[in-house]
Amino acid sequence: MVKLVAKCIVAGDSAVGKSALVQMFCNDGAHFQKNYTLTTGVELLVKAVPIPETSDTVELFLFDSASKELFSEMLEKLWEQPNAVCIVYDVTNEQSFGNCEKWLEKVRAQVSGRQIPGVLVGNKTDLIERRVVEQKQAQGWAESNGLGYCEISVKEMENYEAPFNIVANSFHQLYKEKVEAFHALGSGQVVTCCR
Ligand SMILES: Nc1nc2c(ncn2[C@@H]2O[C@H](COP(=O)(O)OP(=O)(O)O)[C@@H](O)[C@H]2O)c(=O)[nH]1
Ligand SMILES: [Mg+2]
Repeated sequence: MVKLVAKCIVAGDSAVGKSALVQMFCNDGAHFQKNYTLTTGVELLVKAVPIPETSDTVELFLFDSASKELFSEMLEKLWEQPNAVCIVYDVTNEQSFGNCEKWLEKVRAQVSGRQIPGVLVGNKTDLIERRVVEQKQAQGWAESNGLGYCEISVKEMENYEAPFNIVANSFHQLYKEKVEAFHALGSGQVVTCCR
């Protein structure tokens, strides 16, 4: 049994539903905030995600921040050394999808351009008639950037657990690969030498 801890940044334009998603996920669907309240700073929510077919868990430290604070020094600091990312856009807002590139760049800058496990999330699928971003387009972008993809409606409580399950599973997968690589090193010819 392994217990992993991962710092996961929740990024995306303002009003796409980041706080609603994080709150609902962490409160097991307990509430959906109907009124719009702009997050003033950064909220940290923690939740352990069990990994299927193992007895392992990944404890996610979710950093939910208000986008308007993005360029503040404080936020830069809070975003340091992330282990995973969740980028949210609104399927009824083309610009919020277009900006995902910028959000991903910001996150990657924190890990010196390395790949980071993560997911792209299209929210507000309940607003069927107002939808402007096609699934194919968004999924294609996510895949070409090494991200998982899912569509959700926090309002309808649809699929709201999927984003963080995807994040936890890819983080766990990465951990397993690292352990295997480490073992491969140990069984090879690598000898550590101490005087
Ligand atoms: N129709 C609809 N509205 C949503 C959904 N998720 C969030 N909202 C609304 O979108 C607005 C912004 O949500 P919020 O979580 O504050 O967005 P944030 O700025 O990204 O944290 C709020 O009025 C929410 O009630 C959804 O799935 N469907
Ligand atoms: Mg918010």
